[in-house]
Amino acid sequence: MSRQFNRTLITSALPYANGPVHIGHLAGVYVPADIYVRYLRLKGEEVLFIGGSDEHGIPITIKARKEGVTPQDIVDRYHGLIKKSFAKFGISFDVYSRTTSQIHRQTAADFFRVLYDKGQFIDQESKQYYDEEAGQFLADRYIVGTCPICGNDRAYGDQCEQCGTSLSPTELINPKSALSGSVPVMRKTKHWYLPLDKHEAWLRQWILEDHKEWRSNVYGQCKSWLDMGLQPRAVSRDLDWGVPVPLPNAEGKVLYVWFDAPIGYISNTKELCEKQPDKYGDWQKWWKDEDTRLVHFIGKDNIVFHCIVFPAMLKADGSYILPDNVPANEFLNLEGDKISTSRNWAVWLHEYLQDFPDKQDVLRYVLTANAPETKDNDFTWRDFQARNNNELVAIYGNFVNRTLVLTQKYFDGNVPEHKELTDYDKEVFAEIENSKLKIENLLDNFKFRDALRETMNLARVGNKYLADTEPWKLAKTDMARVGTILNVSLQLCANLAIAFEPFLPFSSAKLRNMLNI
Ligand code: B3M
Ligand code: ZN
Repeated sequence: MSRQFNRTLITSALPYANGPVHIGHLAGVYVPADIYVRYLRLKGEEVLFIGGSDEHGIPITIKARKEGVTPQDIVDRYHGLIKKSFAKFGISFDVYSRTTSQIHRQTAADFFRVLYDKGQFIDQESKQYYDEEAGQFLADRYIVGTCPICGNDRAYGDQCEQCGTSLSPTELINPKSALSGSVPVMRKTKHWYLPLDKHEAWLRQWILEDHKEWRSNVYGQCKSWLDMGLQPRAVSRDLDWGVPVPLPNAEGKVLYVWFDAPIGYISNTKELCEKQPDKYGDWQKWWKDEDTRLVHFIGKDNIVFHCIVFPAMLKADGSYILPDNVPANEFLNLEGDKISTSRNWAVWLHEYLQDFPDKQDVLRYVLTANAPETKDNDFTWRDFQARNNNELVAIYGNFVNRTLVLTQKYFDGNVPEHKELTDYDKEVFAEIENSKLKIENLLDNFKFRDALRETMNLARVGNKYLADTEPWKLAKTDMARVGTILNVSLQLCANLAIAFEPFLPFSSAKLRNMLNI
């Protein structure tokens, strides 16, 4: 289904502010989102690019406990670091905010309240592990015990990391509280649930019938969730870190992090629009107008939340648009091994920037050329080096360099006029036109790898053109022809500066500068 929209709202997953970001984040979400946004901006479309940090959730409280600091200390540290890393890599957010902001707390609480008032939740009592010594309910991660499958005695209440099995806390043998070490007891607690089962029918129609164009990994995951049958999902937790549940008698309860985090997209839009209403207009036009196209860029582990849970929340409210597409990527591995924060197996962006302070485009290039769009992919330093030397430098760099050097040498850096065009010259212009169509079509379909390859092919055309026409030889006999060749080459350079801009924004800025355009 494709229809015309007036503007595009692009969101990228809000990374947890419990650690720095690495190349997997960049490859999976932020580089593709940024390419897409820059492409739409180049076409003069109205677009907004929303980012921000996800500052709630258990991993943050766990990290704070470990370090003996507050969760706020943790998120302050990493929000700053993450924001800076993204800026350095040219990820061109219109806003990068955070879910501990006042406007987010208010927006998330109001969102909950509207759904509550409309009767969109059910409440349910259940029994959960409680730590009597620490005086609090225990999140699944805060319970450790023996794995019933493999016998690992350090399994968590949600997962055994030794055998990879997903667990629930009651399956653990000899459960203990990670807070106090005491044996937890079962205690009654009440929570609010979003009854996803009641949303199943329209979700089936909307995804499985109306959005067959979604990427097959996304469509397939949604289909298998829907085929298993949806269950009510708790949207609150017994915790002291998060957005308080905005109801009387709900002390000690906060919104579940996956309830508040996607609302962060809305809060951050609001924050931006309220700061610069003249530039961005009213936030509601971005979220409540059917002429706005909403696109979520995420990693594959976030698919169910963006394709099923968040749309159900938006629908339960009733006044919001739904995502038109959710181009989720698979995972990037590093040198054949899964990227892991806990094992410190990653290329951290802030460290890359220390080693290669002006090579952001090289990483953007490699991560796009090798993007995990259809399957998990591997990043290797060998490939990084090869792509830099054999493609960026040997093809694109070489063509631009030769063109500019020859123009300097023969025409004092001025663009020579072209005389009569040969068939070959015309072919080059036709190739530019042709590439433009192909690249646009690929970008429209979120095929960033192929789009980049097509763009590099255009640089190859330039290289071959210079090698075939050999203007340095003609310079002795036919300066008019040399002028024409360089005119064609310079036009191709200018077009490359545009075509590469979404992928390699720093290089394009440099090239535009050199060409004085
Ligand atoms: N913070 C999970 C993640 O970083 C989560 C995404 C929230 S998007 C609203 O993968
Ligand atoms: Zn196990």
